[in-house]
Parts: sequence; structure tokens; C-alpha cells
Amino acid sequence: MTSRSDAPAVKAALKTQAVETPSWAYGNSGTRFKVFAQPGVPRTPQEKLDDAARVHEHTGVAPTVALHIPWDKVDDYGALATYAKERGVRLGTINSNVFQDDDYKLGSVCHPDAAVRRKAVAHLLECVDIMDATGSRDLKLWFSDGTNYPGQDDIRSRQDRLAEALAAVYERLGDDQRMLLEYKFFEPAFYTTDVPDWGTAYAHCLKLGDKAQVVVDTGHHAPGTNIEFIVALLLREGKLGGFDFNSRFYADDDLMVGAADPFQLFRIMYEVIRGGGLASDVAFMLDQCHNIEAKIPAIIRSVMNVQEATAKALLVDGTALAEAQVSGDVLAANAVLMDAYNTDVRPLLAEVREEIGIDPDPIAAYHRSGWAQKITEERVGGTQAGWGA
Ligand code: AFD
Ligand code: MN
Repeated sequence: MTSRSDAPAVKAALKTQAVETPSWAYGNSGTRFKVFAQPGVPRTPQEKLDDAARVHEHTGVAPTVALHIPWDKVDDYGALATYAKERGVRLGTINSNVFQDDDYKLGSVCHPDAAVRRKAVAHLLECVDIMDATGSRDLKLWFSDGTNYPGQDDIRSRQDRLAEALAAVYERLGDDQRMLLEYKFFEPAFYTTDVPDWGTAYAHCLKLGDKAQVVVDTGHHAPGTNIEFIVALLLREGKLGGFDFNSRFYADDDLMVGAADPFQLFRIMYEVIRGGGLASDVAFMLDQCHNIEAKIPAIIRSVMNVQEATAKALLVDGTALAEAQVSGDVLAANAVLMDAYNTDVRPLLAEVREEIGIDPDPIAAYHRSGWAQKITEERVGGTQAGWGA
């Protein structure tokens, strides 16, 4: 049985955990059918940071905010970093965007036209300049590049173009900066995607060097994929740069992390902990959009879902599990893992929150704070932030 005697160590680990929230989750979002605008949505990156600061205030474990360029373009990124710090948060990962310009219809870094590839690489290098200004460690690279029809372009040549662009970015990185290459098995391309899976991302990162790592977006796999296996392997190879947490039942991957499959999230966090990735350079980022639900509470709930999965995974009795595994006792080994998963960790997390001086119920505390009413009343006029689609 999972013993409460682990509680002090588990609590200590939970207090050091950090989940990065994405600036775009605070803005309007939707599907290709409709974006349902919500009252109080930020109009500026600064207002997004105001909202992100509430998530950190109520959870205690969301100190950094990922930016998306150009969605969060400002004249002075140093000033934006200061604005964030004054509100108790920091700017985190810089997300490039080479998927929304008309020139990128046939791809960006993999485009057959060298001029388009140069334009895309220039944007990626601009993102590294921004990292220098914000003090960000990570550049996240997701490419929508791909093809819609067999014969449209040459698979191998596109990999050569990709490698050339990644090498140019790698060359530009500072000593303490990283590039995180993210894969997605389909969408928006319908036939091939140039970075479709962990193997492709891993192969490119391996060639580039230690500063190139893979991002596992939990919504970017074919149904039924064993994501925790990928996590265990990348962590073992020293190539797990981080996560984009979200969840999905079918295609679009913008539901709250843990909402579709909390057991999978637990298994992922178990492999992270088993591989020493919890207190490491692995970035735990959310990459979600909240199309029909209130955004700030949805992000708070997502952070809590990550915490609950982590707490359960930390409660796995490693000694008993190893003994059962070595002795080939299948049922006993499975029971050890399920015992931890079936433990209600909400009381433990409530204690952690009280010990760090915040309300044990972050959602209730947010609703009591009046922030939703305040932003609805004050954020009138202007242009609400979206994701530029
Ligand atoms: C889109 C992409 C990918 C990326 C995110 C932020 O599918 O997940 O991480 O935008 O750029 O969701
Ligand atoms: Mn992502």
C-alpha cells in the first residue's frame, strides 16, 4: 500500500514543480468553424501577463509564461520582461510561428523556394534575438510544414532543407539557450508532415547537439500511442526537452491536460519521475486553448491536473514495484502502480498549498477574487487577443 510516510518527500517535490502557461491560452480561440469571443479577454501581451499572474497567485507553481511571436510582438521585450517580473511571473519559452504567413503555403523551412526558407529562418533567428532580450532559455520550434498529395514535393529534399534551417538556428543559440523541436503526426498538412513523430525530431536533434531537444506535445500522437514509452526513451537518451501538455479525445488537441485521460498523464509523470526528469531541465508547458470554457479557471484546473498526476506518480512505491517486477509477479507489480494512481491526492495537495501560503482550493479562491468581474468591466474596447488564424 502507498504509505503516507512518503508525504514529506512528495510535498517537497510538489513545491518545486513548475508548470509554464501559454500566453495564447488567455486569448480568444476556437476551431476552423468558429471562435467564440469571451468577455474580459486580454487585448495586449501585458494583459495576458496580468491573467497569468493570477494563475501563479492561485496555484503557486506557474511562475513562467510562454510567448508566441508574432502574437505577442512588442517594441521592447526587455520592458515586457520587467512588466512580468513586477507581477510575480517571468517570461518563458519563445514560440516561433512560421505557419500563418501567406508565403508559407507550401512550407516554411522546408519550402521548395530558397527565398521563403530564408524568410522563415530569419524569423527563427529574430526569436533568438527576443530570447536574448527576455532572458528566455528555450526556443520552441513547431513546423506545420508538410504536403497534401503524394508527389507534391520530395520527402528527402524537405528533410535536407529542414536540417539546414535547424543548423542555422543552432549556430545562433547562446551557451545557455536551447531549441526544442516539436513533432505532430498530422495537421495542417494532410499527407506528410515534415516533423511528424518523435523519431524524426530525435534524429535531427541528435545531429545538432546537446542544445537541441525534443518537445512531446501530448496531443500530437495517433490515437492509442504509448506516449509514456516515448517519454521514457527520450529521457534516457537525454533528449526530452519538455512537454506541451493538453489532451484530446480525437483530433484537436486543445482540451485541458488530464481531462481526456488522467491515467495516461499519471503514467507519463511516472516515467518522468522514474527517469529523474522532475527536478531537471525538462520544461513542463501547457499548450492549450479554451474555446468554450472560461480561460483562467481552465488553466488553473490544468495546472492542478498536472500536480495531481505528479503527486500520484510520486507515491508509487518504487521498492515494492522493483521487487515485484524482478520476481515477475505481474499482478503485484500492476497493483503497486494502480495503488498510487487510485490514491486521492487532493488532501495532500491542499496541505501543500496551505504550507506555501495559498488557498487549498485554487479554483474557489480565483472565483472569490473577483478578477473575472474586474477584467470583464475594465477590458472594454480595443481588439481582443486571438491566435491570428
Ligand atoms: C499549435 C501547434 C503546436 C505549437 C502551438 C504553439 O500545433 O502545438 O506548440 O501551436 O505554437 O498548437
Ligand atoms: Mn504544442
